[in-house]
Amino acid sequence: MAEIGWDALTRNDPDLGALLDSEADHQAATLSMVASASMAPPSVLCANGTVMSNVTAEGYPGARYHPGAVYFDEIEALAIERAEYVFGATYANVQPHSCSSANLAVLAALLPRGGRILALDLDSGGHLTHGASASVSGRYYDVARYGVEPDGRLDYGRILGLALEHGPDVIIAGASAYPRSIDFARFRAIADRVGAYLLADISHIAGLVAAGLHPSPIDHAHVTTTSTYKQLAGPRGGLILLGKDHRQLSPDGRTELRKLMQRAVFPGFQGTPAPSSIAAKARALAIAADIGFQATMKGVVDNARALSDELMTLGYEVLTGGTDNHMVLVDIQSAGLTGIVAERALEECGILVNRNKIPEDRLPPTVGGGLRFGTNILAQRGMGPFEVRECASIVHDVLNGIRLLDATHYEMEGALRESVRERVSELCDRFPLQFDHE
Ligand code: DSN
Repeated sequence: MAEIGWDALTRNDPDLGALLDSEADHQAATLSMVASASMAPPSVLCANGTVMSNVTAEGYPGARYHPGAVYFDEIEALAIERAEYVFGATYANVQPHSCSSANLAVLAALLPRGGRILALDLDSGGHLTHGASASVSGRYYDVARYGVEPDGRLDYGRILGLALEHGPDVIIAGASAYPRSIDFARFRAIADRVGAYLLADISHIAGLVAAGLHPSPIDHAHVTTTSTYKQLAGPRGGLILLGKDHRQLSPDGRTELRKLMQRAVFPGFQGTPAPSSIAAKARALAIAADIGFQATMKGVVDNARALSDELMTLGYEVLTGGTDNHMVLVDIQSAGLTGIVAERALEECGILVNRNKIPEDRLPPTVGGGLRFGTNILAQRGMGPFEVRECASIVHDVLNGIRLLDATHYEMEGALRESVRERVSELCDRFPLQFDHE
């Protein structure tokens, strides 16, 4: 079916077909170390592009507002069952179109208008939907923020102090740029102390949680959210999960959390779900339950440690002095560069790493004083610590070889670009993106 569709696409829309082909070639030949990315296996991509896209069915399995959902009901039930199994959850909602929409739906359900959130500051590694001023979550709610300490780590005593001072309705635990383990049990103790709900957003570390390589928040948080594409190698989309507190009551004391979350997503925040995406989530979750996925996640963590060690050996300032997860954060200003210059120079050579704000960063987010590396895709390609050290060396050769002209411009010799591209291409050829069994 997929092949028939592909033929039709390339025949009837060669311009689009050529662009899609180019993107596939580009991904195969590029060394991506974007921490929020992973490569969806072909079977996930296939499930995401099927006739399920033609089904319109608001509501939930067995309780739709449209006819014709007989197979979609089964697919959604399968996705729910797999999500609950993978995360040891008692409830899963597989309909959120993203983790951003999952977070906003959860906040809308748990908070009164103008209610108060306590969450990690964006500059310290938080997320837009955790109350950043540019986000609806920061505009519609009153937000108190915690940060990280000078050593780059969370201080739970300080977070408790802020919780006692601000009396939040919801505390959010979770980050977009935090390389250390998060102690969800301590977050829950803080939330209980001030009578707040705890929302854990595990978007970045969901694969590690699923593989048992990061402590799970499921039974500590009242609600857990995650995106499905960052580390689960699934389609664009989100999940809402509940653990032992699924029968705890809503803020008005009238509704159990599981029912509250059902209503929060539909009809509270979304209309029609995306059946193809839900089918692809079901497929990705089956893969995440497999022993091979655990091995890949172990590779992710081993590779991140190797990358962090090697970057420090090469003289880079790695925040927190290492990593517990898939992510390595570097203060790139201390190497005399800016995030945007480093990102662009690396991309010019076929390496993807994104600029990031880091704590105490005075540069705007468009420039950024940090670089955020991630090892999800390196491990998916089958690379191990040996190859990761080679990646670090390639990155260093680029960053060491450019000349900064100003905060956003640099010069690079053509010979350096060509030699690095060759090394990248050789590495990508040796470790191709391949998912034979998936
Ligand atoms: N939150 C962004 C990131 O961490 O890159 C992507 O969704």
